[in-house]
Amino acid sequence: MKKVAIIMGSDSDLPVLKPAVKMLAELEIPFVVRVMSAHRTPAEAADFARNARAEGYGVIIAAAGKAAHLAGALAAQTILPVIGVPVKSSTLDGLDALLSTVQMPGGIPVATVAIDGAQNAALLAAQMLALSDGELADKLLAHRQKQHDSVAAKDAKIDI
Ligand code: RP5
Repeated sequence: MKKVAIIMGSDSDLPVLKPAVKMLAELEIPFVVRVMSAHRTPAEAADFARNARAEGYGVIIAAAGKAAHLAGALAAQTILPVIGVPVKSSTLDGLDALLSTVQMPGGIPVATVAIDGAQNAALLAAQMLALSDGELADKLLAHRQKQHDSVAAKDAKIDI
């Protein structure tokens, strides 16, 4: 199975990425977690993205806060799908990171999820990999069913 790379701009982003780590582990998708910065370690970030496809990665999740250029900088170096997670780590509550991540120029797409939306980033990565992996598709369908059943159970129990 193709691997997923979770790249974050700083180790201070890790708490926000935990739901993505948990989801990928639950779906038994191989992944790595790395700290690489578009601004502080630009050469390492570019090298990683350039080599990622050859090294067996299928999707890159890139999380950063403030002037969040990481997802775009990685996307510029690869044709792998890059999912951007804007991180709420500034006085602007993540709106700065959201706009920096989502407003890519034409030609270099980044699939941006919500501010701190790490769980959806992992699910979206899994859905991409599931296009060519029936077993993973079945796990995603089971996850949806579980989610459905949990909400339906709450609906049945509501008491006002
Ligand atoms: C961004 O700046 C990082 O992604 C992080 O969200 C934020 C703060 O980084 P640190 O100063 O905590 O390393 O580049």
